[in-house]
Amino acid sequence: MGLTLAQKILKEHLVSGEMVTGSEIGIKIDQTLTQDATGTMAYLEFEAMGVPRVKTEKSVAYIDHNTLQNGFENADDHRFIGSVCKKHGIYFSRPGNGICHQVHLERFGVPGKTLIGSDSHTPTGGGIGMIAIGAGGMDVAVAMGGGTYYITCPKIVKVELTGKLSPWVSAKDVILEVLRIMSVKGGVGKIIEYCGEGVKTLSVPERATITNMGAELGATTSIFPSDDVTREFLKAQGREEVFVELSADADAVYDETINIDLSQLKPAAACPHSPDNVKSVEEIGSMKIDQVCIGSCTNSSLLDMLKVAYILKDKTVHPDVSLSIAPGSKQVLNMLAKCGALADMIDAGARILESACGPCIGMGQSPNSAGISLRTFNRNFEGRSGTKDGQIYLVSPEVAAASALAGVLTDPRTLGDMPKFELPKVFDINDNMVVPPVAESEMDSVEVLRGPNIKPFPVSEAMADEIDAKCSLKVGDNITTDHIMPAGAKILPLRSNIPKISEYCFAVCDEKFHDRALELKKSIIVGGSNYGQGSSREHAALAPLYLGVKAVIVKSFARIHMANLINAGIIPMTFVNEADYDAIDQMDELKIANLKEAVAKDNELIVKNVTKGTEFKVSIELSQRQRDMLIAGGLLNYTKNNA
Ligand code: MIC
Ligand code: SF4
Repeated sequence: MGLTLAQKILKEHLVSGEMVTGSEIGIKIDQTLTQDATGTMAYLEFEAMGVPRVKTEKSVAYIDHNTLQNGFENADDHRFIGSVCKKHGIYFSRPGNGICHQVHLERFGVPGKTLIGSDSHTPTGGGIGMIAIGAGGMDVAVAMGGGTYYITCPKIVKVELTGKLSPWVSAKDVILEVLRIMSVKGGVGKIIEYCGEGVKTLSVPERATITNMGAELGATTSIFPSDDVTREFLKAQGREEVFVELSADADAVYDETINIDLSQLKPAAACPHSPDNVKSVEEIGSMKIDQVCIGSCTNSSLLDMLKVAYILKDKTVHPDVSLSIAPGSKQVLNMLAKCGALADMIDAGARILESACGPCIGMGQSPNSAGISLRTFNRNFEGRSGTKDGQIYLVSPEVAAASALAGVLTDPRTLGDMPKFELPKVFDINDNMVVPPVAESEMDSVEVLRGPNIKPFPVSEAMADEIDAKCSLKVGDNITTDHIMPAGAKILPLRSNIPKISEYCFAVCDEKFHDRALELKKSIIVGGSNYGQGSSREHAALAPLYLGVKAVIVKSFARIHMANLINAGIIPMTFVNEADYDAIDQMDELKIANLKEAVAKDNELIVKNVTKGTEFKVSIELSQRQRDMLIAGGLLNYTKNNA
C-alpha cells in the first residue's frame, strides 16, 4: 500500500510509536520557530532545561507580534530573546524583518523537513512540502533541546483540486471553501493533503495561504507536494539547493476525500465571528464597510501585494473607509518600494504599517464601535480586533482592495480583465536583519539580558490523589484561546508575566473569573466542544494553572490547547455522555477520588457532583507518556524527573 506525502515525511522522522491512526507517535524535529509573544516563555523554558545549544538543524526566533512597544515590556522581551538566541545557537530575526511564517517560507523552510513553531500558523510551511506544525512553547523548547515531539498519528484528508481559479478569485477563496465544507473543528486529528491537477496552477504563496489557514480547521497541519513550482520559488529565493521533489504515492490511501473544482469557486468571505461562517460575496451583497486591513501571515506575500497595488493604482480609498496595509516581510516591502507598487498604495491613501502581525492580533487598528472591517487575516473571533462589537469579515486581498475603493463589500470580478500577476524570477535577498548566534566556543561571553517584566513561570505540583473543587467557570462551544487568554496591545506586553496576565484570563467571557478562581484556590472549568481552538499560546494553560485550575471537563478539545494543558499539568477530561454537560452549574462542587490511580491506567473516571448529588463519567484517553506527565505535574517536572 502506498503512502501519502504526509505519511512519508512522518515515517522518515518517526522516533517512537507506530504509524497507526489515533495512536501517539513521536517525531524528530529538524527546525523550530518562535515568535515574540510566545517566545519569551519558550526561551525561559529552554533555559530551565539546561541544554547549552539547540540541537535542531535550524532554529529561528522572530519578533513580529509585540512590536508596538508602548512601554518597556516588549522591548525588554525582544532584548531577552535576542541575547538567548545569540548564546544558545538560534537565529534571531529582528523586528522589521517580517512575520515569522512569511519570512520562514521565504528564507528557511525546506521541503521534506519537519518544523514546529510556537504559533498555530506554522503550517504555512506546508506550502513548500514541509510537515510544519503549531505547538506550545514548551514543546518547542523541548524540540530545540533535541527532544521528540509527540502528536496523535493523524488521519489524512485528500483535497483533490481540479481546474484553475477564475480571474480575481483567490487562494483565500479555496481555503474558505474548505472551511465551509469541514468547519472549524472538522480538521482535528487530521492532516490535509492537497493533490490533483489543480495544484500546479497555484504558486507557492497561494499554497501557503491555503496551508496557513488550515489552522482554522483545527487540523494538525496541511501540505502541498514539492514540485516544479516549488523549485522555481526556492530558486528565486536563491535556495534551489534545498529543493527535493516530493509527492504522494499513486496508490496512497486516504481517510477522506474532498473534491474542489477551482474554476467553480467565487470570491467569498467568512462572516462574524467564525472563520467557517463562509458565504459568497454575492450572497452577502454590497454591505457598507468602515475599515479594510490587508496583511497577516495568510495574505501578505509579494503576489498578494502586487494585486492590491494594481487595484489601488490611480484611485482613492473611499472617504468612509480606513485602509491599512502591512506587507509580510522586509523582502516584500522592499520589493514593493523598488517596483513602485508601494507608491501606488500610498497614493491611493493606504496607511502603510510595518511588516508585522499588527491589527491581526489587535495591535492597533481596532475598528470603530460596531464597525464593519474586511480583513485578509485568518481569524475573526469575537473581540480579537480589540473592538468588542467589531464585525470582522475575512476576505481575499482582491476583495479587500476592491471594497476599500468602493466603500461597500465588492466582488472583484467587477474590476474587468485581470492582468497576469507573476512572481519575480529573482527575489531581493538580504538577510541582514537575521542575527546569527555566536560560535559555541564563545557562548559564555554572551550575557542574557532580562527586564523586570520577565517573571518565572508558575510551577505545577505533582498530582494529588483527589480533586474536590468547585466549577469556577462554565462556558459553551468553540471557546477560543482568545477567550481564555486574550491578546491585543494592552495584554500582549504581559506575556512574560503570568501573574499579571492572569488578571485578564477569560475576561471576554466573565470579568470576575480571575478573582473567583483565586479565591477558590483550586477549581475546575467546564466547557463545550472544540474547547481551546485557535492560537498555540500556552498562556491559555499557564494562566489557569496559576489561578489554581486542576482539570478542564469539556465535550471535546482542540489539539494544541489540549497538549498545552497536559504540559502544564492540568487534566483534560471529556464527557462520556455529552448530556451531562447540561446538568452542571457554575460553582457546583465536583469531586474526583482515586485520581492518580485512574490517570495512571484507566480510560474513564467518575466525577461526583456533590452539589447536585449526582455523578457522571468522563473520559481520559491518554498515552502513557501523557499520563506520566500529568502525574508528575506537567512537562517540566516530567523532564526533570527523567533527566
Ligand atoms: C494568533 O494568531 O492568535 C497568534 C497570536 O499568532 C497565536 C500565538 C500567540 O498567541 O502568541 C497563534 O496563532 O498561535
Ligand atoms: Fe501574526 Fe496574525 Fe499570523 Fe498570528 S495569525 S502569526 S497574529 S499575522
